[in-house]
Amino acid sequence: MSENHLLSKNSAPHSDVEEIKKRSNYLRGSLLETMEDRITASIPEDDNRLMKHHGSYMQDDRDLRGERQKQKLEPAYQFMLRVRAAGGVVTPAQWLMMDSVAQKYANGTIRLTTRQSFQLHGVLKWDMKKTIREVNDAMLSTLAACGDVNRNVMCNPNPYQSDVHGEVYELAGKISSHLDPKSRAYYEIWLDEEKVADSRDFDREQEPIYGPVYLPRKFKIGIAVPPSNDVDVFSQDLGFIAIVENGRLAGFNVSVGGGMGMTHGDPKTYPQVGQVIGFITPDQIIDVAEKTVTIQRDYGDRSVRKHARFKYTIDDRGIDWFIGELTERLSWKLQPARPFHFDHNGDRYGWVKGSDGKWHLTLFIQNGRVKDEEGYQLMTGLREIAKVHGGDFRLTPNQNLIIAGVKSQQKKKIEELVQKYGLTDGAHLTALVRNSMACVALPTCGLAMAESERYMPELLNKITPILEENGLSETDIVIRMTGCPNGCARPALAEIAFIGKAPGRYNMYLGGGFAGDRLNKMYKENIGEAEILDSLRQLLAHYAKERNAGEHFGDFAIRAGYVKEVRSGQEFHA
Ligand code: SRM
Ligand code: SF4
Repeated sequence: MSENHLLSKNSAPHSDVEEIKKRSNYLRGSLLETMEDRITASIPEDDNRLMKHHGSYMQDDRDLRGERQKQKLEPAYQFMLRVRAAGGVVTPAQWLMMDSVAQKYANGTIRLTTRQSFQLHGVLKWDMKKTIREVNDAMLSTLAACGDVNRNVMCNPNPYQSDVHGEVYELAGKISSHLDPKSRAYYEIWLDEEKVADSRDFDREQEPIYGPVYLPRKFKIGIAVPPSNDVDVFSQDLGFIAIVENGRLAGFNVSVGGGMGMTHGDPKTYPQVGQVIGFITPDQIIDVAEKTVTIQRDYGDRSVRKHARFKYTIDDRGIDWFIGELTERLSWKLQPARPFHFDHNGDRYGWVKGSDGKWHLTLFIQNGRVKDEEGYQLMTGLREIAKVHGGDFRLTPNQNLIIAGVKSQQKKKIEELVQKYGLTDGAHLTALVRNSMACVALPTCGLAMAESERYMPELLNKITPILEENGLSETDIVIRMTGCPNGCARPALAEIAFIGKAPGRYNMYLGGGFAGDRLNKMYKENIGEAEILDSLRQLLAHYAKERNAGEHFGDFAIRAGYVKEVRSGQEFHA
């Protein structure tokens, strides 16, 4: 590997994280020793940075911070563990394993994420190795679920066109394995694989794609199958849009440079939508993914992490520069992009029959949190379904769950279990609730400035009467909330969004495209619940009265002059 590949082509001094990765000997650091240290429940910051590449972050329970400080105790350290599965497809046995480790080692709940992965919260350092081992025994992995590498590859879990889904899903898995880190560190630390004396001497230790400092920042890939844009393809660093011609997968349009994160008050940071640069055939997809990742590896900013995402590499150098660089590395040219049309980015709930004759049930899981509550035994119900289910489970990009591939003769049994445990496809809820997402935020997320997952349901309950008064209960409107501007629930693409500013305070955004194809814009800054509800009362009444036939709320908000249309992230703060 050339030196160029080891370091960014930017000459500014590298950030501390770059130095940590460089010193880590391909993601080892002192993790092996640190995890065995019984004196503290925490790990040092250097190892925590590396730990992310193994799928985990150290956190502390923020609800307990104040009390523990008073008692002069160290924070209640615990770990979040992310388990990834390309395209979000897992077997019933894997579901049962997740259920079991959640009970044994975590806080007794499972969190389905916005990238079709699982998260466990509250895992203690002492239990981490056992947990990761059980995950791997079930043929799932936490490797590269976080960190400066390619993350879980998303793919439309569409049960309608089973053939196309099958092909697209297979490609998602291939891209994922191709871009997995190749270092054996993960297997040595967690699975007791024999340690290589000095890994640098061994060819098998090389990271042919990443090199020893990996990427400047996380990298995300998603594949959409129109008309569904459930993966929010334009939010991905690299997105593929399936082009289906005569019922067959012809190939993919390629979209580059999307991303959601920003920092309040720093206009140099902004969410961005990807740009479509051309068309490729299915056999070219791995090559395009690999070469795109290597361009970001070589040109991404390694000095300022806030500016290190691929969207900034492209915006700083221009899309033509990127296309030129990609063409050179591929030694062939992309074809012109083909026509496509998205009509939504949400999930479609309830039972549908696939082209293979099997049945698929999409359940509404509010904000992805799987747990038991009085009258709503979601966790138990899914466990009982997993015990008898012969198909698979599919985690959707909107934090919901599909019980997929149910044979006709099994459908009744699944329906009985759904009834018995009070599981729901959301039919009794408003369309706004069915189109809602909120990120995790408090109490586990160290970056949260405001509540999100715990508050969104309460806020939605207060919005429901406003919808009813205006006859909008069955109108699909995409609403999202995050506890900070990092954008984990992709709020910048929602028709209505709330981004946390401080406890109980949010910035309110309007005007995102219903199909996830346009960014929204700030409407009000730093408002609390009363002002949120007042604003919505006025906006929704106006929309109900004056919308055009079929006009979505996001489009209306722009036409009625509440916010300006945002065509590119660079206009987001303008
Ligand atoms: Fe995220 C960081 C949760 C999807 C952008 N995200 C975090 C951390 C790990 C907080 C931290 O760094 O300490 C959060 C853990 C909270 C907790 O307690 O569990 C966290 N992100 C999540 C999840 C669980 C949200 C959810 O409600 O489902 C999602 C897990 C996805 C997965 O399974 O891999 C999640 N995060 C996203 C997405 C959406 C997506 O990928 O489609 C985004 C926006 C898209 C993007 O990346 O541009 C996103 N997360 C971020 C960022 C901002 C990155 C940036 O460009 O600036 C951070 C902060 C960071 O990286 O420094 C972050
Ligand atoms: Fe945490 Fe912010 Fe992501 Fe929400 S958006 S999970 S608060 S980092």
